[in-house]
Amino acid sequence: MNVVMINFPKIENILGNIAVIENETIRFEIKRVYYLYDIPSSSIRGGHSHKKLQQVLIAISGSFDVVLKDGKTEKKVTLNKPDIGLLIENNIWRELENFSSGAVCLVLASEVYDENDYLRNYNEFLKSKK
Ligand code: T46
Repeated sequence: MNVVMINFPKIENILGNIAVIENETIRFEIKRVYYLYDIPSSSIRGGHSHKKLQQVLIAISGSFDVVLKDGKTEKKVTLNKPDIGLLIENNIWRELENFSSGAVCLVLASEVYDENDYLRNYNEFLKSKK
């Protein structure tokens, strides 16, 4: 599985840094932005794939792990920098775990929310990959 990490351009300053995300920086037009916060460290989020949706995940604060599965291989990525994004393309199963205290996961999404776009059953996901 090819894991795509995106380094956002940043403006570093002794008074504090700025990271900039523009539509050009990522592969799709952003239609939705949401974020996960106040996450208990024992939480496991995700546990689904998307038929069409692509997303970029960013650890805006703190850290967490993302487990990616394509039906054949599995990779674990730790996100812990606010200037690095993880692109998750469609048809990839994801699980988010090991959240640090104060972790915030910002998500840039290629589509508006649509529950019909989700596959929340792992066996159905595996069947869809055949
Ligand atoms: C993903 C990970 C990183 C909405 O109504 N609108 C929204 O935009 C979202 C994201 C969710 N919801 C509702 C749907 C559920 O009733 O909020 C509830 C919790 O959603 P879900 O169980 O999908 O949450 P996570 O954290 O497991 O997954 C979310 C995204 O759904 C998913 O695409 O990759 O964050």
